[in-house]
Amino acid sequence: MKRISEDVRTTKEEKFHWFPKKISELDRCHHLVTKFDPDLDQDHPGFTDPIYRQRRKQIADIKQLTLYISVYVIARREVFSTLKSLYPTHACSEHLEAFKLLERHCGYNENAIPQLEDVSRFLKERSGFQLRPVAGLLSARDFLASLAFRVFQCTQYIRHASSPMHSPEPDCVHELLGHVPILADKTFAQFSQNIGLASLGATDEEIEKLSTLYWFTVEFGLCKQGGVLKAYGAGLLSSYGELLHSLSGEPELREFEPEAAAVQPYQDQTFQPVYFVSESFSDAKKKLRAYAANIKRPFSVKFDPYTYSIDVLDNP
Ligand code: HBI
Ligand code: FE
Repeated sequence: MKRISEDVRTTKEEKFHWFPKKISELDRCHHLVTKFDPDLDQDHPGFTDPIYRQRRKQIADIKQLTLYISVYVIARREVFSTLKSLYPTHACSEHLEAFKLLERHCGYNENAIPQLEDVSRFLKERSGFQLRPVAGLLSARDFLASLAFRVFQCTQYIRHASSPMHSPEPDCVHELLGHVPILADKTFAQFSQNIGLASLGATDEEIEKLSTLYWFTVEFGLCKQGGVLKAYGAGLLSSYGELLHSLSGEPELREFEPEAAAVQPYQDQTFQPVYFVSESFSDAKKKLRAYAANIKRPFSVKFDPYTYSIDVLDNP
């Protein structure tokens, strides 16, 4: 008898990483990665600009998207109109449709930066996703955990005006033009949440794989629509150069398979040499579900949409 109970206890006490079970516990998912911090990274376009760095600190403190002084708006105007001109031919239909609504209802235009609250309210109505302000690049574990609650941790600062077409880290141009429109799609929202749910309590190794999977789908994914290749990844839809490159016929294209995408080496400094193409979001969702079912955890998780909490069930 004793041996059996000890066995049970060993199973129950099996170590896994802490993860949030209630949406309020996302307050603990705040670990920033300093890789592209303008205070620390000498190659950051804002490194030699003390006013930019000061402004970034203020934005981190107030936790709101505010009106930017003119120089930032100019940077945004250039990137906004350039990217927008490519969308009709390069963006997937879900992105295009939501983008029109964002222009109509959320103040998306080349002269302003919309308020986080307004955009978050829009998303919540469309797909149940909401935005939460964050001061920079989060650890993959914290970032993915928030997706499990349909929360997208959204940066508020904008790239340095000296480099309007490129930012080494996510900024509000990337979030608002790249991520937000596609997060308004219900199937894509479910796909994103499922990556998040798969990450809860996962090993560091699994987090690395899910993070790479996220990279080749949510950030750099392509899909086929009416026989034509289109982009749905936010990293593509917020980068003029890479958006053109990805659909130029030059890079290698592979059919999306989660097992392969999860271990494919990727580039965060230059364009990707390879992209994964999904048949549709439903197809990608189906494949991800099969992939996630194979991740070994001593428990399973279920999101309760009424209480915004995670039910943890011990696996038999
Ligand atoms: N943090 N703020 C923020 N925004 C992201 O898009 C982001 C992140 N941390 C990690 C991350 N994305 C991905 O590269 C994956 O590691 C999940
Ligand atoms: Fe991103």
